[in-house]
Order: sequence, then C-alpha cells, then structure tokens
Amino acid sequence: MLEGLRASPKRIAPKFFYDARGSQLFETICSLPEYYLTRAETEILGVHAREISDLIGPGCILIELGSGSSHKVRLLLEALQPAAYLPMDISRDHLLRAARLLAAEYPWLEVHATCIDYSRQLDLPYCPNGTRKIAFFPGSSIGNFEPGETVAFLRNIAQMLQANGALLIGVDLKKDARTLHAAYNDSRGVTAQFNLNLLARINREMEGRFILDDFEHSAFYNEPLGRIEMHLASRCRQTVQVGAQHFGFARGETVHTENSYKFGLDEFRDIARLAGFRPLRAWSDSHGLFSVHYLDAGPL
Ligand code: AVJ
Repeated sequence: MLEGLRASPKRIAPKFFYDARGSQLFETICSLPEYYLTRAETEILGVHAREISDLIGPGCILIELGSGSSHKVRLLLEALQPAAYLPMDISRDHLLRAARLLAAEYPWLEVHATCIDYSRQLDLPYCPNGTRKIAFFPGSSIGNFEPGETVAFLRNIAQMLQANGALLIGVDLKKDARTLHAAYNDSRGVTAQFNLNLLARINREMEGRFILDDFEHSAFYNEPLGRIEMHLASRCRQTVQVGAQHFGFARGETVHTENSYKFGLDEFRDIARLAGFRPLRAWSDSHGLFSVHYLDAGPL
C-alpha cells in the first residue's frame, strides 16, 4: 500500500478492499438494485446448473478463487456432487466463517478452506491423482487484472488444472455507460463507503491519519479502455501522515483504487484461447448483462 501511495499517479491494489469491514460492505453491494452483476450471474448459474454439472461430471475437486461468502457455489453443489470443495480467499475470517457454514449445510461435502492472495501465487493443496480439477472464478474479478496480466493469470490456472480440468468463470459484459455508472455509483453510497474503507483501513492498521471527509469516491466508465475506474479524490490540498511517512495531495488528486475491465463474449474467448483454454460454452442472463464461460483446459 505504501509503495502505491508513493507512486505517481497514486494507487492502491483492489485486493486491499477486503478486510472484515470491506468484505461486509461488498456483501451489501451485491444486494444493491444497481449492482446487476450478482443478480445476473446468479440467474445464469441457477438456470444452467444442470447443463454445467453435466459438462463437468460428478466427483470433481471444485476450487473457488475469491470465494467470499460462498453464496454462488450453492447453486451448483446439489447438481454437481463434487468430491470436495476448496474455497480460497484473501479475507481470512470471512472465508473461515463461510466455509464452516457451508460444511454444516452440506454434510456429505468435504470442504478445505485456504487463505491466499491469488494475485501473487496460486498453488493447489493436495489433490488425488486422476480427479478432475475444476476452477470456479465467479463475480468478474478477472476484470481486476490489467490486460497484460490476464492471460498470464489464466495460463497459470490452465497449468494448475492439467489436461482434464476446466475453468468456470464469470465475466461482466461491455454495455452502455449509464448502466455501468449506476452500478458503481449506487444511490445509497455503499460503493463510496467500500472505496473509502481503504483509507479507514490504513488508519486502523498502519497508523494512518486520513480524514475520510477530505476524500471523495469517484467511479466512471473509461470507454476507450473498456473499464470502470474507481478513485479516491482529495477534496483539498493536504498532507496525510501514515506511520512515519507523509503523503502530499493536490486538490483533486486521486488514488486509483480499482479497474474493473468489461469484455465482449468473443473478446473473452480470444483471451481464453491465448491462455491455452478451449472455450466450450458461454451463457448470458436474460438481459444480456453478464456472462459465464466454461473453458476446457485440455489439449486440442
Ligand atoms: C469483485 C472486482 C468484481 O469490479 O464489480 C464492486 C468489485 N468494486 N463495486 C467489481 C467492486 C466496486 C467488483 N469485483
């Protein structure tokens, strides 16, 4: 975080959103009327759970990246009947609570939770030889990677899955700027709180002295780059102390906190192919807002 604050332009990586408070705020975002992503993806997984399960087959090892509260996987578990479910998330307490709840709800299912930062390194815990590994990466978190990193990240997943594996991934579609703008500027201001929580977190954990009222949430669609950008803009010229360090802000200067890339169906298929996947199926919701791709890791 300090490295990003020292940089010009200033930035904080979006993975830092998810402390206990941030994870809670993100849950609330997912239930907001403007945040269509969760509803659209839930519709897709619900409608196509049978078909998805038939493609995968029973007895797989199901690995979820950024599992959060493990809500969406519930739509698949009954039909899919995996041998084990491996939720992975950066938000430790949130992950453990979700995993315990799920394990109690599905007594027949083996659940192994792993706290990881998947943007750094992605290793699989022990997997019996011959079992089919399926990675589940919903929510369009893939959109947080920069174009140059996306293929490398997916290629690493393909390698980890080996020849008989597959990736089930949620990808937000490109769409009109108004719908996108509303989704990241909700009327209740929850997304603003989620964004500002980064500064509150620095205050809590790093002896920061940010005055939250001196910063303002900013989110907009950068259409040429196909991404939502989130920033925290300084409302005044100021210097903020974090621990022993001082950071100067010009009035209007921003900390860039998130990019959320959006993809066309074919655009994402091309990316998947570059990473060594075979795009076998893709579904979208009834409003054409969101997509879920089934990508085979096997060789041609
Ligand atoms: C978790 C990265 C998919 O980009 O839509 C929600 C995070 N940021 N509102 C997204 C987020 C602001 C979310 N992802």
